Amino acid sequence: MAETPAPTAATDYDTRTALVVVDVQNDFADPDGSLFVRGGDAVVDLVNDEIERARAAGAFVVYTQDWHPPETPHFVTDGGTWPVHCVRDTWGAELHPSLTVDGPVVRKGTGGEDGYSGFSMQDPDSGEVSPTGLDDLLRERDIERVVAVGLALDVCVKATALDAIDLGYDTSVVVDATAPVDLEPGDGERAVEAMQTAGATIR
Ligand code: VGL
Repeated sequence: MAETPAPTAATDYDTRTALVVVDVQNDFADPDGSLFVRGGDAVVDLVNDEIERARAAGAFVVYTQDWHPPETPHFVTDGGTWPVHCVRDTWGAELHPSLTVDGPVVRKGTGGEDGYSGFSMQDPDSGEVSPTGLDDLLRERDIERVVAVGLALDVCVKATALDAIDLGYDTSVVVDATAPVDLEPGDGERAVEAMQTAGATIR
């Protein structure tokens, strides 16, 4: 039987790898944000380190941004799950000011959809799934591997990683550069298990 190589501490980047920086936005990463993820502020520096490593190796860096209309069934105020967050053109929707932005930004949830994954959005009424354009950006660059970091581990990072696996990318998640919402205690750990079971490498 072939031996499984020991995981390396740092993620290996190259020109066929994309670092997908998920939703590092004020509403998630700033303690004053409306859906602040505990530890989200501490994650920004670790994400920046990852961006630096990726850029140094010539990897593609791309960002996702939750970008909702003021009213959407995604929000608790309109019958959904979440407090109002990342409303387009507001402070909460802006990328965190300390984040190194060095690549394109893909917006999701723009038409009132649930936009958990960076790759796809789902109409909350019809269930219809539509692409965000991220997959096209990666295909144009012949990307084969995806590394996911950002917020939140158990919501948008998880959805992004699972979609990346489904789309055929060799997918890994740098867990230290993420933080969970933990709507239910243990959601973060369960997300890691789910991503691992689906085939993601957890760093
Ligand atoms: C997210 C909850 C609701 C996230 C987005 O970016 O993880 N979480 N919408």
